[in-house]
Amino acid sequence: MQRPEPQEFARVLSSMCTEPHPAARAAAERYLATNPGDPGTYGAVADLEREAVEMLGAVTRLDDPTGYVTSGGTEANIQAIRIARNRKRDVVDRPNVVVPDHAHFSFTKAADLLSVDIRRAPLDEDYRADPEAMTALVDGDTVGVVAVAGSTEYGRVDPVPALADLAHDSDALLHVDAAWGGFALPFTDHAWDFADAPVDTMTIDPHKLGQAAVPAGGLLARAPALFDTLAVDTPYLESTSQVTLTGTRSGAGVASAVAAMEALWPDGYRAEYERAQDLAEWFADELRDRGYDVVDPTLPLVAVDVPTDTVEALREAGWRLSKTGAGEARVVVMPHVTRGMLRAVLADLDRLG
Ligand code: 0PR
Repeated sequence: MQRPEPQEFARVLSSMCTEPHPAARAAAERYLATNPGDPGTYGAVADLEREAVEMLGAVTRLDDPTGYVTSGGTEANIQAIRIARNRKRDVVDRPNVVVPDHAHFSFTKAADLLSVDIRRAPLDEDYRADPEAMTALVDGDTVGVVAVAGSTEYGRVDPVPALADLAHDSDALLHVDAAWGGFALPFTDHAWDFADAPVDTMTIDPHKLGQAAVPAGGLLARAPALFDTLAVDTPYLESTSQVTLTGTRSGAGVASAVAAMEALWPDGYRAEYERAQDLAEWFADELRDRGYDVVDPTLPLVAVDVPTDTVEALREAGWRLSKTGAGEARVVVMPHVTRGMLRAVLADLDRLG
């Protein structure tokens, strides 16, 4: 039977995933049949996972990092909320987590799964978390505060140090969601990482800007003890306990994350960030010249107010475009997005708009 071809990237403008780096693709294939969830049997991939965590620590400036390679940002965010909840299990009856309104919907899943209330605070006028609005929602039952470093809709970076203070003043944990932004932010002057602020846990996904194969997300914690609250006994494995959410996990994801980071950290990621940021700014200027309202790209992500009919027409022309909650078209300048592609979408916009 003829199977459909997987998605080609030539017209994909909305995804936060991309073509894996060639070394990441090769590594994924070699490790397809390994399971880092069973380190007693699959020792080589377990060693590679330790390397992945070390490298994620280098990217986020965390010495002696603890963590693991998750199935993606969703799992990492769920586990971070679970850590925050379990840490205060004996003292808080109705735990809540305070997040800025742009926090990814994976936090809504986490809240539902973990019976934690999620409190969403309005953003400031530049689409960033507003520490005052978040402070108003914190109380004695708050177990966690979330900051986003590279928001899904507008690529914004929240004031992480202020939110860390807010969390710690109420003995809650500060979690940073850098699922998408984590591999671009080291080359910006935003304050976002473990060295800039007393961040407790962080999501940073190799399968997004890290250029690894899917599935490869990342969860890091400042102190190993934070993971202790997640440990369950594993009686019939050679290892005696497990802190991950899933059991069998992707060795391909782990191996490809290491291969991508070895190939690209730091110079390759820097060059890609500079290319993508230049391109995003050029694209934003082109759109403004045509009279469209554009949300300024602080990271390589452009949101532009284009009429719904025009977005539909562009989709029919084959472009994969998504919209923000407020209705802007959203273009994520990932490694597969070239100037040629953006020139072509501008030409289609001129024709169809
Ligand atoms: N945190 C942030 C900041 C994210 O942007 C995402 C995913 C996640 C966590 C969850 O990561 P996983 O999907 O790996 O679990 N970001 C968007 C999403 O898939 C990307 C996106 C959005 C892609 C809209 C396409 C689209 O049309 O939900």
